[in-house]
Amino acid sequence: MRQVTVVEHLLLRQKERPMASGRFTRLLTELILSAKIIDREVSKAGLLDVLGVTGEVNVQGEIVQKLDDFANRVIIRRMERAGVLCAMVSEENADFIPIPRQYPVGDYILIFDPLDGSANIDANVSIGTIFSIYRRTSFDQQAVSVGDLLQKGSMQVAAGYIIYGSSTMMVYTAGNGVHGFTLDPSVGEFLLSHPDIKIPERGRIYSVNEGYFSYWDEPTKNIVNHFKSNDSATGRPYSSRYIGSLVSDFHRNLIYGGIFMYPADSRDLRKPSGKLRLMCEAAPMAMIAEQAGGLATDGIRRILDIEPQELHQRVPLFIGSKQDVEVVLKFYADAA
Ligand code: AHM
Ligand code: MG
Repeated sequence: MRQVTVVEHLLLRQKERPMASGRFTRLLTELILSAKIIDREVSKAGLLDVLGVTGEVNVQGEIVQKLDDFANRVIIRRMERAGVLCAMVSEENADFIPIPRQYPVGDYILIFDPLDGSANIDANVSIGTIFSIYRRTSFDQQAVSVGDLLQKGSMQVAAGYIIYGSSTMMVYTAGNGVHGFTLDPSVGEFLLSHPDIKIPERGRIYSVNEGYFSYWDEPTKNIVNHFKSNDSATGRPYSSRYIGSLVSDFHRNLIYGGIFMYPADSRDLRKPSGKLRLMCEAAPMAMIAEQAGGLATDGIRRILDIEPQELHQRVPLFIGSKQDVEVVLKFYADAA
């Protein structure tokens, strides 16, 4: 069988769009190289003095892991020179990252979480890089402003993640289905392994940090109780699986079917809207879920329709198999 790399896959798609300039391919190529560099460090993390924390606290008030910091720097340094971006937003930086004057600019915007699930790094649990790509839509002023970046998820041009797991995979969508590529370390390329991924219509898994049960609102409690209750017609009770690493939890559910939930949490004043960030985490995952035939909601609104008010806005997230997310929508609608 002929093995197709990510770039070949992209180029084949571009042939179908003769006006394509190749800039998007350039963007993805740089991102893939960044991912390979991060993968190299993640895979030898135990050998080097890269585990543990830097001692700094990031914009979210969390302790920055050394590998987070490394991954963040790799992506920023590579992508700022690519000549296709006008700005970046990283989960690790409070403000958006402009392109330094000495480099050419383009009209793409890259939003990313350099190493999601980093609390798991020291235990050798799978972690991931999440990315989201937009285009700048207004050109009435020269300099990019925050307003250019606050676009709703449905405006994404592409989204994806790299999962550093038992094998390293890249899963992405450019609005034309979801495709998965597995890194073959012997040739150093991501090869097409999961073409046109579809999430099962209904899953058998629910994923949530149930330790926070008492801090949830009534609909969320009822939803989780629903997935745990018996009903042979819909295969309930579902299995509970929670890694605590969004990319890994989402990826497993994408392949097997299921629902991932990170609801609002009344205990922690920082989490009235849950923990996950709309732009860096929820919106890209929502685009992938929808492109694979699934759904993503905050309980009421479609994630991709939410207009962000700030770069690091958080949002409750219910994402996965269509019929399972519909259960969530029904419980919230009934409670309204
Ligand atoms: P991070 O971006 O700081 O790594 O936090 C996000 C992670 C997600 O990967 C995961 O779903 C969630 O935090 C787990 O949170 P909790 O430990 O509260 O269950
Ligand atoms: Mg994260």
